[in-house]
Order: sequence, then C-alpha cells, then structure tokens
Amino acid sequence: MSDISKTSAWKMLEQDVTALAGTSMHQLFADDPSRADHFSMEAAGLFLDYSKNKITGDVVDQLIALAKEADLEGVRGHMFAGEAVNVTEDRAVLHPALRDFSMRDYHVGGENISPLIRTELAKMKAFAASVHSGARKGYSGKPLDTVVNIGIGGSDLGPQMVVEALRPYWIDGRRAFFVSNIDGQHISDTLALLDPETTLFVVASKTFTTQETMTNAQSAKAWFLDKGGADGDIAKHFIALSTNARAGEAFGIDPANIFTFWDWVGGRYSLWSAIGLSIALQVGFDNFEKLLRGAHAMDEHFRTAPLHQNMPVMLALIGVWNRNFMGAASHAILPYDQHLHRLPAYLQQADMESNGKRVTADGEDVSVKTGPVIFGEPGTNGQHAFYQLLHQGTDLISSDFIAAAVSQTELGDHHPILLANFLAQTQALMRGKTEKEAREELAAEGLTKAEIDTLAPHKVFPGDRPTNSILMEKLTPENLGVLIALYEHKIFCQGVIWGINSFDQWGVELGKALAKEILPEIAACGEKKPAAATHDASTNGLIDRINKIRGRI
Ligand code: G6Q
Repeated sequence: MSDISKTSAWKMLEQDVTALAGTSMHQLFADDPSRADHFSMEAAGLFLDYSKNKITGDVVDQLIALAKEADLEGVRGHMFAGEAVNVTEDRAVLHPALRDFSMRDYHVGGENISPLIRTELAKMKAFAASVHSGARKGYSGKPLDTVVNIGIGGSDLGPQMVVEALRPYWIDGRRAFFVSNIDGQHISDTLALLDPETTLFVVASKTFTTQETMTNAQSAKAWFLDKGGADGDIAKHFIALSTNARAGEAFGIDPANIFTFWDWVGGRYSLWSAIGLSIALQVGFDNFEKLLRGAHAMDEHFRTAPLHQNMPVMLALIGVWNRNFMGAASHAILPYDQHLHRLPAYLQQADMESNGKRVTADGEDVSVKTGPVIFGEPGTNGQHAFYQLLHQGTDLISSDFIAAAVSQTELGDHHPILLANFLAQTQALMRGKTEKEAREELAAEGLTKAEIDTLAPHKVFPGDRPTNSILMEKLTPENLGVLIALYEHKIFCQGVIWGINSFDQWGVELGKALAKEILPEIAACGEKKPAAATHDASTNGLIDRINKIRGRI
C-alpha cells in the first residue's frame, strides 16, 4: 500500500489542524447548537456521541476520504470473503463467521467453514447442558459446579472479561475461576478454594504448547491426583479448548471433550469460538448465543453501512485524528460500569497487540504513528486516581466513556450518581475552566487578591480534551457482544489506515525465546550455580543476585 501520509486527505487534515488551532471545542459547541446531532450515531442498540472531539464537518469529510484512499471498504470485503488478510501468517481472519447464525456460508481456501462452526457450537451447547443438568458428574458422582479456565492472553482475557461483565446472568450455585499467570501463586491461590470432586478444569490453549498454560495445567493435574482423583478420573475433570487435539489427548483428555477451533480465529478474537465455553458454562449457552448474536448485529452494520454512518469506522477515524493529528499518544477506556472492570485490560490486548506495529504489512517502516497506549479503569474509581492527568497533565489523552442508562442492578441513587459523573467528566474535559472563571470562583469564595494570584494557575483546566461517549440501554449479553465487535472492527479499520497487519503479534516472540535461554540458569532453592557469563552485564548481575538469594534459602 502507498504511504498514507502522502495522500491528499492526509495533507488536508494537516491543514485542518492549523485552521483549528485558535478555536476551542467549547467555541465549536457555542457556534453550532446542533453539533451533537451532527456528530453522533446509533447502531445495533449502541449510541455513539463523538461531538466532544475537536473536529468539524470538513475534518470528518477528510477522514472519510482518508479511509477511501486506504481502500478500507476493499480490505473489509477481503476480510469477510475469507482472504488471507493476515499476510505475515498467511491466514484468513474470520471471527465474524463464528457469530453469524444466518445460513450464509463463509469460505477459507475453498472450504465452506460454516458447517464446522455449527457442529462445534452444537457440541458446546450439549456439553454445557450436560454440566448444568448434573448429568455429567465428577469422579465421586457429584455434579461439576466449578469451572477453572486455565489459559493466557487471548485464551483468558476475553472469556474472563465477559464472565465478569455478565455477573447478573451467572447460573445460581456455579463458580468460575481464571488462572493465567505462570506465577505459581495464581494457581495455588485458586486451588486452595476448590473441591476436586466438583471442579472442571478447562484448559484453553489454541496451540496447547503455551508455557504458562501447560505448566498451570500440569500443576492442576498434580493437585487433582494428590487430592483423591485417579489417573482414570482425569478425563472427567479436564477438558480442552484447542486446535491441537493430539496434545490434548496426550495430556489425558477424552477426545470427545476437546473442543476445536481454527487457524482463521486469532487468539485475541477467540472468545466467540470454543474458547467461549467457559462463558457458556457460567452464564448458560443461551446467553452465550445472545452475546454472539449481538456481535453479529454489529458485524452486519460494519459490513453494510456507508462509511460516514458506520460506527466502527467513525470511532477508528476519530482515533486516527486524535493520534496522528492532535498528538494523543495514549487512549483511555473508561467504563462507567463495575462489571466492565476487565474491559480496559481486554482492550489493551485487542488494540495494542493488534496495532502496536512499526512496519507496514509490506515490511516498510511506517511513516506515521500507529496504535496508542491503551489504559483505563472503571469510573468513578479512575476519577480518584489518574483523571488529574487527563484534565491538567501536559499530554493530550483521548478517552472513551462507556455507560448503560439502566444498571443491571438498580440500587437507590447509585446509578444516577454514576451517570452524573460519566456526563460531568466528558463535559469538564471538553470545556475546561479559564483563568478568568477560576479567578471569579475564588473571589466568590472570599479569597484575597494575593491568594487568588497564587491559586488561580492551579485551578485552570485547559479543556479541549477529546472524548467519545458510548451509551447503551443496559449491559445485556447482546449489548456486550455489540460493544466488543465495535472495538474489534475499530481496531481493524485503524490497522488498514496505518497500512499495518493488525492480526499478527511477532513482538511477543523475542522475550519468550530469551526466557527459554535464561531458565536453566535460575537456581533451584538451595542450589549453587556458576556465575552467569553469557549475557550483558546487567542480566548476568541480576541472575547472580537472584541465584545467591535462592542458594541461601
Ligand atoms: C492473541 C495471541 C496470544 C495468545 C496467547 C495464548 O492474539 O495470540 O495472546 O492468545 O499467547 O496462546 P494459546 O491459546 O495458544 O495458549
């Protein structure tokens, strides 16, 4: 693809930045009372207000032109057609097919994949039903009421985020745990809460070779055997979600309990596949299906809506505007919903692993900034922590504010207070407070001129901090599906505009390889090791210091 920064749309957008330099967002709102109508849209039950960004109609037009110059519609078509848009791994990207319950067929390399998807979903549904009815029992004849998902990255973050988000939909009496970290404390702390007779371990790993997951699964198996289970009972208590059935069987898992998916499902896009079984086990298959159907509604919107009325496209373009033209290097995800407390972590992976790239899909150095740093916390907690920097720091940071108009759990005034904060923050970030306003406020409080002179600079808010507001009626399984798919497609669109491959993750490999080299050099407790010599002085020194301490213990 040609260099996006050389396109006429890019150059026009640079001119728009200069033209807008002397204007504030506050002024843009004052100039156009219908600004919010112009810069908002509704799709699949979600409402997006992007009017609190420093944009004009001309900026939006140029952003759309930019998307066209990047052939966004063409690449979107290639993705849905099952072409290998993940060029460095020569793979199709078809997670939308997993949530399409229409009878449309999807093809990869000439093969119709839709029947495979339907078969696997039916198998998941039957398995979940057998667990929920109690027909499937543990080794001592008790029903399996607890699920432990052992996975990491894409095999952990998605299912965990969704299970947390859908807490009100949990089936009574069921428990779900997620173990990911290689830190043995994670699995040990979890095992301490479990009854081996009623626990089902779900080993979630696309490759079934991931060091963390395999080590945790082996520790879970050792614990199970130690606590009363026999070798022959493993098949009753361990199942696998994996594309590598042979490795699952070698672990001792019954082939009938290995749920498969395919290489056209990227790890961070896999919660819609067999990797979602832990979700179905905790909230019921019907709710899992509703999640999928919600995502499909957003897929259909994304696939068919014109660019300027297309929510993922617009969210992506506003992100490009803030990242590349306004200079925002970080982007906050701020759900005003406690049940979405894992959404920022989930989107950290979805966005940063996808768009944290420095070369184009063709291997050329990118000429523009790519994915921003993603971070966040639920509101209102974040307000009492890092919002200070959003309001008055020296960096411009863009944010997405996400809320439901009705809580899953309405309780007294809690939700109106939450919503008032959601609204107040975007207003404050947009409007800011001038020095004149700050001085008037301090004067009204009765401060002296000298006191006002001292305090006023600290009370000024520059404003013009960009935010998107995403509003839904209620956090239902369907709406959650819509929301996740919105972000997936947003990330895809940005990758297309930046000309990068959003679907590989080579950047995680180097550290993994080095850890394998270093592992044999770490001493067991009480062991004496020779001095490390093969690395840089810092790494050698740290290894020796660790080994001295471990050698003493
Ligand atoms: C996601 C990545 C990565 C992956 C984990 C777990 O897109 O590929 O986060 O999901 O490394 O891999 P396995 O599922 O193979 O264990």
